[in-house]
Amino acid sequence: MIDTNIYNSYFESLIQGKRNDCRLIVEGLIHDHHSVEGIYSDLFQPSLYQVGEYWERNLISVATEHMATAITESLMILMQPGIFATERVGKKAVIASVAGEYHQVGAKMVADIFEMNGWDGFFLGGNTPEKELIRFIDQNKPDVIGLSLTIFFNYPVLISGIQRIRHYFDDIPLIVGGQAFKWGGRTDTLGQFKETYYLDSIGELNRFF
Ligand code: B12
Repeated sequence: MIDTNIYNSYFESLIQGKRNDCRLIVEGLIHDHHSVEGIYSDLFQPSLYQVGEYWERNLISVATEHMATAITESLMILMQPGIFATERVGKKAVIASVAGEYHQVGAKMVADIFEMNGWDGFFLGGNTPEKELIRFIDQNKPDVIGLSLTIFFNYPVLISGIQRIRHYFDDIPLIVGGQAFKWGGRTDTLGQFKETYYLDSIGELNRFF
């Protein structure tokens, strides 16, 4: 776990746009052997959730929220030595946020965790058009496909994406995750699709390694 004082100091620096202070805190945690997964789950994720709450309560502007997200994405690069140090295992995962879904940080974390465990973690970013996703899967033949969904009203797009994937690729395991499932997205309907599972955190990815 990350010390509360460190978390608070990071969060304050984040919303004030003090990038270098954020960087020093993250480097300190890496130096103290905090894992990539720990920094993602206990620092980056909760601080962005808190940014969302502050934005919702009008305590910070949209501009500040964008800045905090950009800082977080830039700090994820500091994790690279830990992520790419692992011996390759010859497996591939394709991870994307569905069409219309612009939230991409969580999906990138998922791809990084695959990389960290020796897989090629192909990260396609936010708002990935269905047709392009299918083409990419066809070209790369992954062992796992991951789809991320944050905004609940994009749920039909997710379902249509899964249907299309299953039409072309019958049995590549498919994992889905993201906050939409905390806000009304139903995980039981996923059971109608073969080898399709909801995972609620990056910790649950361990079943693949
Ligand atoms: C940054 C941000 C944005 C940025 C995203 C930019 C980017 N580069 O990603 C931008 C500005 C684009 C944006 C836009 C919008 N946003 Co926004 N955004 C956020 C914010 C502040 C942070 C998102 C984030 O990165 N979280 C951190 C990541 C790490 O968490 P995560 O996504 O949950 O991922 C973790 C798990 O869920 C899981 N996971 C995620 N995906 C997957 C996939 C798989 C396969 C697996 C296994 C696991 C997994 O693993 C991750 C790590 O543990 C959130 C606040 C929040 N609560 O998250 C609001 C928030 C999500 N946004 C919100 C809203 C309303 C919007 C807009 C509708 C605003 C608007 N009116 O335009 C638009 C919608 C755009 C769209 N169509 O997608 C609301 C959603 C409320 C709701 N109930 O739906 C939130 C909660 C803010 C709030 N408090 O109201 N947003």
